[in-house]
Amino acid sequence: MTIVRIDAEPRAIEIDPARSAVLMIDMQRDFLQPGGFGEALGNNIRLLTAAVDPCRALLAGARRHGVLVIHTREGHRPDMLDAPPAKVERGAPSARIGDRGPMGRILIRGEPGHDLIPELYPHAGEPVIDKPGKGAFYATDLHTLLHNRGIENLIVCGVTTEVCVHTTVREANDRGYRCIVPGDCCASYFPEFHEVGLRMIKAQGGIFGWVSDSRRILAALG
Ligand code: C5J
Repeated sequence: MTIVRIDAEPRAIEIDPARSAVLMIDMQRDFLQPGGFGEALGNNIRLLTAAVDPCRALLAGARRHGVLVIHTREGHRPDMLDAPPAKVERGAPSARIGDRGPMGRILIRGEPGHDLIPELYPHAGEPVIDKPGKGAFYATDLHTLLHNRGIENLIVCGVTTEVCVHTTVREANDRGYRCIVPGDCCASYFPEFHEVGLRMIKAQGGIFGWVSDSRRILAALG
């Protein structure tokens, strides 16, 4: 067992890479690419693409060190029976879940926009979790999969910081996982939400987890 020490806030954390996983949250074309759902809503997608290179570097390091990598995608069945009306009825009236967008039906499984971006595409054998909610544990088998692999620590990356990353970190924290969030591997359409989202995680002695960055995590992995 090789324990590594990651410099982080509010304090450094020691983890066993064999008991750790990188969770790459919703790096989907519809959120990040020109012409996608996010841009159609008037968001500046460049704020999200800033996280792509740090994520790519972190994934490469994690794979080199045998750290489990898991990807998630937010989306729904084509018949939308798993999409609560209370979720669908919100958002811009012209672009709601299931409507036709520039990359197919918005947040519907199997549509081009639902797919992960090529830069961070899963390697063969890496699990991809399809999640109907914002949190990656809700209505998925993620907890079972992590439990069966003996995973205790999660390095949570992806978009957006204050929505799906935050919800997943809170869910994971309540299930007993230590969550480390590399700030440069997450992003939001709202920079202030990103900043405050990270501060909320590490406040009060690390109420939800630890905040670090790709450089410090890669340095710890060696
Ligand atoms: C995610 C969203 N992935 N912002 N979804 O954060 O609706």
